[in-house]
Amino acid sequence: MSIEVSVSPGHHDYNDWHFPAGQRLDFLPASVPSYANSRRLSKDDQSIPELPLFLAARASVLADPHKVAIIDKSKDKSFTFGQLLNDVAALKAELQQYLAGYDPTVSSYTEEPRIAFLAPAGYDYVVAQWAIWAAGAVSVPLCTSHPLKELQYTISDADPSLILLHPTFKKFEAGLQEQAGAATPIIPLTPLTESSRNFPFLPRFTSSFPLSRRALMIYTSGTTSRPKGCISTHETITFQARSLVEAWKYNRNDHLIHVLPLHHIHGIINGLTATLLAGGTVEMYPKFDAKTVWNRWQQKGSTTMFMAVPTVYSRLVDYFDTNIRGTESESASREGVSALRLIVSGSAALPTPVKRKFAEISGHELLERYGMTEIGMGLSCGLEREKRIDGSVGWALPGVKVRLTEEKSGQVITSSGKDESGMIEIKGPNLFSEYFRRPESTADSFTQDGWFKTGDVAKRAANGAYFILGRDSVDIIKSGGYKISALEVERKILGNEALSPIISEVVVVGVEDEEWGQRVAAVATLKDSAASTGLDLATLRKYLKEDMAAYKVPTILKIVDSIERNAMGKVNKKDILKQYFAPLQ
Ligand code: MLC
Ligand code: AMP
Repeated sequence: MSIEVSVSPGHHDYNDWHFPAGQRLDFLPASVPSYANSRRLSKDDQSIPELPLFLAARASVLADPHKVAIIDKSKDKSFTFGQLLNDVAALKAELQQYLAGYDPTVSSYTEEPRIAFLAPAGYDYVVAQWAIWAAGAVSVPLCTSHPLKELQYTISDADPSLILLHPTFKKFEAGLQEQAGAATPIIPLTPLTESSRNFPFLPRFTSSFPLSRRALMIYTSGTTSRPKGCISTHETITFQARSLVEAWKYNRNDHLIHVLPLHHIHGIINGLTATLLAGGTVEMYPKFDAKTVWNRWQQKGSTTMFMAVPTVYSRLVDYFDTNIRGTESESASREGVSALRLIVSGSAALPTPVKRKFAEISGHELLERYGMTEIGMGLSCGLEREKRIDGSVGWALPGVKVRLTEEKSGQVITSSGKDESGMIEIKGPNLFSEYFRRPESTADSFTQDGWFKTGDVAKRAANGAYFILGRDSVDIIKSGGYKISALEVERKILGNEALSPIISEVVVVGVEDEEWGQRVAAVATLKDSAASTGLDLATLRKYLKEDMAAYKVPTILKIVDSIERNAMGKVNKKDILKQYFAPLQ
C-alpha cells in the first residue's frame, strides 16, 4: 500500500523525501495508521504546521526513521516519531472538520477554540494533544482521576468546541454531553494499535500559524474556591520545554519513565514535551507504581531519566526498604538506578529524610527544581553535583528572571550578598498569558511592572541560590504534588447533599506530612441534629469522592465543639493548626 499525496502550491512538501541511501525501507506497512484508514480522509487534508515541536519530531525521523517516540505500556507497543506525525496529521484533519472554518493562519481570533480530551496516559493522549495543537486549537487535558462532577465543572468553564473521549472513559459520555450541550460534539478517540517501527512517509508540512496562538489550558487551584484555566501559548510552552532541554541536557538518547498525571505541567512539559522535543523516548505508564519502576530500573541502562513529585520518591524508598533491601535483587536495583543520567524532584518540597534515604540507595542527589502552572519551571539546581545544594531549588533557569519582594510593601529586595527572604516574583517568556475569561484574576496576579506574583515565600542565599520557605496563603495546600484550594474543599463539604444536614461549620487546613508533603485535614462542628450519630472520616470521604478528586478529599477529620473566630468573624487557620495539629514534642 502507498499513500498518495497532493501538494498545495506554496506549501513545503516533504513527502517526496526519501530515507538516505541504504536506509530507504522496502517495507511498507500492512496498513496505514488507523485514523487515516478508518476515517477515509483524503491525504490532501492531512498536513502538519511547522510548529517547533513538530519540526523537532520531523528531524528525529530524518535522523533515524526507526526512532521510537512513545512506548505505551498499557498497550505494550512502541510508536515511532514517523508514525506519531502521521497519526497526528490524520486526527488533526478530522478535528478541523468540526472547527467550522477556523483557520489559525489567516484569522485573528480573540479566543481560539478549545478542545477538551480525556485519555489515559499513553500514545492516544499524545496523538490527541499534538493533533489539537496542529489544528491551532487550545488543548484542555482532563484529569483521569476526576469524578463526573469535577469533569463537568471543567467542561462548563472551558466551554470547548469539541470533546475527545477515549473509550476507557465511555461511562462519562452521557454526563459530559449533558453538561456540554448538544452543540458540542463528543467524538470517540479511537485507540491506535498500529505499531509500525518502519513507517516510511512523513505527512505534508505547512507554514506555521503564529506561535502567539494559545495552546494549552490547565486547570489550577488558587486562593479562590474554583479552579481557573491557566492559558499558555505555543511560544510559552516551547520556551518552557527548551529552557529545560538546555539546562538538563535532554537528548535523543534519553529514555524517560513517565508516571505522572497528564493534566499538569510537570507531566506535560517537563516529562512529555521536553523529552520529545529533544528526540528522546517516553515510556508511558497510566499510573505510578513503585514495584514497576524498580523492576524497570533493575534493567540497567534501559532508561536514563526519571521525574516525579516527592511523594513518589517516598514510596520508592519505602518499597525498596520493604521489598528489595536484603534480597537478591538489591544490587541490581542499586546499580540500575545509579546508572540513570538524571533524576528530578519537584512540585512540592522534598523532605530531607526522603532525599537522604534515596541518596543512600541510589547514589543520586535528587535534582530539585521549582515551578508552577503559570510559570513552567523557574528555578533549578544544576546538573553538576556541586550545583545541588541541600534544601535549595537552585538558580533561575535560562531566560527566566526571578526577584524577591517585601511581602507587605511589594518593594524589590536587592541582592545584598547576605541571606534575604521575600515573595518570589517571576518574569520571562515562560509566563502564562491569562486565566481563561478572568481578566481581573489575571491582572491581580501581576505587579504593575509585569512580574508574576507566585505567592511563594523564599530565601535567597549569598550565592544567589533560592530556598522555598512555603506559601504565603494557608488556603493553598500541596498534597502528593497536587495543589488544592482549602476554600474549594470547604465549599464542597458544605454544599454536599449528604453532609450539609450533618456539618455545621468546617475549616480545611494542610497538615505537614512526610509522605504527602501536606495532608488535607477538616476541622468541623456538627449540627445539633447530628450530634448523636456523629460523623466519621470514612463517611465523609465516601460522600466527597463523588464531588471531587480523591486527592482533594480530607484524610484527617477532627470533630470539635466550636471553631474560634475573631471579632471580624474570621478563623485564624494558623491557630487551628497549632491547636489541633501541633507536632508532639
Ligand atoms: C491520593 N490519596 C491521597 C492523595 N492522593 N491522600 C492524600 N493526599 C493525596 N494527594 C489517597 C487516595 O484517595 C487513596 O485513598 C489513597 O491515598 C491511595 O491512593 P493512591 O491511588 O494509591 O495514590 P496514588 O494514585 O498512588 O497517588 C500518589 C501519587 C499521585 C503521588 C502518585 O498523587 C500523583 O501522581 N501526584 C502527582 C501530582 C502532580 O503531577 N503534580 C504536579 C502539578 S504541576 P482511598 O481511600 O481511595 O484508598 C506543579 C508545578 C511543578 O506542581 O512545579 O511541577
Ligand atoms: P501548581 O500550581 O500545581 O503548579 O503548583 C505550584 C506550586 O508548587 C508552587 O507555587 C510551589 O508552592 C510548589 N512547588 C513547586 N516546586 C516546588 C519545590 N521544589 N519545592 C517547594 N514547593 C514547590
